[in-house]
Amino acid sequence: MQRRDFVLGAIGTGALSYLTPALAAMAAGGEPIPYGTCIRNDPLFEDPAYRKAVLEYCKVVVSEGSLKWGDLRPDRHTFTFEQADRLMTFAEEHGLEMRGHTLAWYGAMPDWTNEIASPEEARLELTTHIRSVVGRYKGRIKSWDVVNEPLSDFPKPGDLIRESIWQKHLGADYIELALRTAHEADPDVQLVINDYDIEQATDRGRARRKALLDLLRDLIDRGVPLHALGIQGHLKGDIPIDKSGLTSFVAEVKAMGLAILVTELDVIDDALPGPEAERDAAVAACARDFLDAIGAAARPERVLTWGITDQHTWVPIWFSRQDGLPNRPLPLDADFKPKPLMDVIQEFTHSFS
Ligand code: 9MR
Repeated sequence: MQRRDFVLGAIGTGALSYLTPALAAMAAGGEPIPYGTCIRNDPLFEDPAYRKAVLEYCKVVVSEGSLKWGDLRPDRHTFTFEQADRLMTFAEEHGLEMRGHTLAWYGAMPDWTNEIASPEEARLELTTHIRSVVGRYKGRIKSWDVVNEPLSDFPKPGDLIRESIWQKHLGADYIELALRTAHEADPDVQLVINDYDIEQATDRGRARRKALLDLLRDLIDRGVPLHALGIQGHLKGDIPIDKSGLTSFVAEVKAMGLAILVTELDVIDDALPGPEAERDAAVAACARDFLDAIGAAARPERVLTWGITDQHTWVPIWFSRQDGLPNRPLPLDADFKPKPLMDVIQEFTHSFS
């Protein structure tokens, strides 16, 4: 049942309409959409409050770093799986699902990959890496962000695919190669293309939605294995969400037979007002617009935020505030107290049945 039907149904019966979303979903017999976060191992294993929050709120985890090339591949011949294994073991011990992030990306690449000098070498390195990493977690990691952020920043004809070591040597074909190789390494794994900034009501947002649809359609038409789109959702709090544009986009992706995941939600708050209550309300409203626009067209299979507490977030690396106040992009504050953003996520994840 779609979320809207459920909500209308609840209003129709009257009886359910005053229940909390969680209770209403339970009454309707449905499971909420599993929620999760990316994880930093240091606080997970050193800060009981962080660990408690993860276990209290999450059903899904993904490593913020330890499965990236930069962490896994100190040199051409070595794989260092210790940190990723540690999180995998933690997830299994606590009945959490672990997603994989990521196999082919322009970012977080170790310097030695700049020595890759030919298409043959690029093909060999990319396929060896994917076979080894997907193979190691076969049957345990069931969903992989195979290709991360393939789109150019502002896609234009002739400049659709972002520069990377893979694009440089293999052109756009690296996307197909990565997907096919991951599929061969574990035919049961969910193959995801993951990208960001497709929700904004700007020319760039529209260009990115169109380029992504074209890319997905081309892959599907050519029979390339692909199962889902990951919509990251690093929302810019001061840029409006194109709600109808996002809903139509998701409807088109769904019509291609792809599932939708929200993979990296947070709200970048550098240009939002300073006072905490006002800022937290604006952050929550932005996320609500985003989730509602997606939910109007599809039930996302998972909703993950890129961090769970304001204490551990990438946002200040690029978007620190001019007034010097700490960023507040995530569902729990720096003291692990839930913020309005957590209410929005819980309400949304419980509102499907
Ligand atoms: O949050 C991550 C940060 O700690 C890393 O330094 C950075 C480079 O590895 O990646 C950040 O995570 C990014 C994710 O992997 C892909 N989408 C954008 C995320 C935020 O920049």
